This record gives sequence, C-alpha cells and structure tokens, in this order.
Amino acid sequence: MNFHTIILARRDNLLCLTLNRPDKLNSVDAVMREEISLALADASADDTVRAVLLTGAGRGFCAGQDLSERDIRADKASPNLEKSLRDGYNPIIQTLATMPKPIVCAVNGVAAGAGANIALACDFVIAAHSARFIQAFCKIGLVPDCGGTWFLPRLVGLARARSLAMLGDAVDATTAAAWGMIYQCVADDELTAHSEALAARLAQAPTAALGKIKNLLLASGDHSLPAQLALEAKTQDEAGRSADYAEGTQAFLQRRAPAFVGK
Ligand code: LHQ
Repeated sequence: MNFHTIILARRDNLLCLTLNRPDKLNSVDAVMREEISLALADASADDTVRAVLLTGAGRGFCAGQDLSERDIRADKASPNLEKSLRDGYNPIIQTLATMPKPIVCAVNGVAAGAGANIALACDFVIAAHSARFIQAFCKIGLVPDCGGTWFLPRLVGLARARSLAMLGDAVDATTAAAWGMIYQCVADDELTAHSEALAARLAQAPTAALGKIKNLLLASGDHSLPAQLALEAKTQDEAGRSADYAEGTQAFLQRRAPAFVGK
C-alpha cells in the first residue's frame, strides 16, 4: 500500500515507521491517523516483524492533532472529539501499549499533545537532547488524551503529572529522563544510531517472551500481588513451552549465543 503521511522501511525483522508531515511538525491529520493504524495492525499481525521503531521526519517528532482539521476545530458547530479519539487515536494507543512486540520511540524533536502521549505509549522512549515534551492540551482548553492521564501518573507520580497536565509547560529531554518519564536522553547526533541499535537488538530477542513481559507489566497496575504472582506463573508456563526457551537454555549449556526465532 502507498502511504502519504508515513514512511515504512524494513530492516530484517525491524519495521521503521517515520511520521512524515515535517512542514507541520508531523501533526496528525485524518489520513495520518488511518495510516498509522493500518501500519501498526500489519506490524502486529506479521510474525516477521519482531520490533518497531517509531520516529518523526524533520525537526519535530509530532505536534499532536492537526488543529487546522475541519472536523475537530472548535469553530465548527459541534466538533466530535469523542469520536475522533474513540475511533482514531485510542486504537493506536491501545495497539502501541499491547502489541506483543517491543516498540522503540526515537523522539527527534518536539512532542506535543497527542504526539507526546503517542511517544509515552511506546516501550522504550529515547529522546534527542534538544527534544521537548509538551502536554499542550490545557493551553487550548482541552484535557490530556491518548492515555496521558493514565501514563503520566504511573511514570512520574501525581505531583509531576499535575504540573505537566495543568501547566502545559515544555519539559526538556534531560528532565524527562531524570523524572523517569522516558528511558533515555542522548545527544542529537547520536539519536538515530542509538535507537536503531536498540531496536535491532530487540528484533533479535525472544519476541514472544518480550510480548508477554510487556503485558505482565501492563497488567500489574490493576493487580494485587497474589493476582500478579498467579498471572506470572501462568505466563511463565506458556513461555516455558516456547522454541526460544528451548534455544535459550541449550545455548546457555553449550556456551554459545542463542539464535532466537521469536516464538
Ligand atoms: C501545526 C501544529 C498542529 C497544525 C505545529 N496542527 N499545524 C485534540 C483534538 C481532537 C481530538 C483528539 O485529540 C486532540 C489531541 C491534541 O493533540 S490537542 C494538542 C494539539 N497540539 C498542540 O496544541 C500543539 C500546537 N503546536 C505548538 O504549540 C507548536 O507548534 C510547538 C510548540 C509544537 C512547536 O513550536 P515551534 O517550534 O515554534 O513551531 P511552529 O509553531 O512554528 O510550527 C511549525 C509549523 O507547524 C507551523 O506551520 P507554518 O505553516 O506556519 O510553518 C505550525 O502552524 C505547524 N503546526 N503544530 N498541532
């Protein structure tokens, strides 16, 4: 399929998805929403994709919803933001957070509004030193969406989540890393190589186990310790029947590097 607002590139088992409306800081219009959804659905279903790298073209990562789009503008009689979120953005966030394979997000520049929270839904967020995160919603009279009110308190605690969401000030990448909001901040000229190396490494990892780890961590937020222990035991039983577990133990005993197949 031909995409107009994103670029897809395959490198072995790694899929690289680049948001590509650089003139508008990769703000998300209806076409981009649809194309991201389709690309992620394909990546989810394709066993040969074992990791995803998400980034943005140009000087920004993503400036959130395209505010010039007719259907969401406040000057329209009744913009239906609930529908836009329910049908457009929420499935994207849900897929990023639950797709049973690792997703690295290389934040190459400003990440604002929905753009910030799309990044936070990914498993490893690595930001360039000059990147900024802005919960821009309150500046235009909206509330954080795309999971912002769910991710932020879990990542940075309530006090910082309140300041981010209710002041809408920019947080630089160094602070975001220090707060635990993102995984790492790296020098601007190292972002591409660093995030590609991590994503390539993850694409060789035991994918099924990483997917299970991802979902265990997600489930832990709603579970008691006994419930989580039970889920770990059940999930470990499944992992223990995998080809990659057999390979991992044999490789260990034979003192060689494992060759995981992702299953
Ligand atoms: C943009 C945008 C943009 C269009 C920059 N749209 N053109 C909302 C409603 C509905 C349903 C779902 O959910 C949401 C969620 C949301 O995401 S709400 C939050 C939307 N985003 C924002 O409020 C951020 C708006 N942008 C900004 O505040 C600034 O552009 C930032 C701080 C991101 C970057 O500032 P600068 O580096 O100074 O760049 P700039 O403002 O000059 O922008 C460059 C161009 O990109 C410019 O176009 P132009 O043709 O004049 O060169 C902007 O108009 C355009 N652009 N964000 N969201």
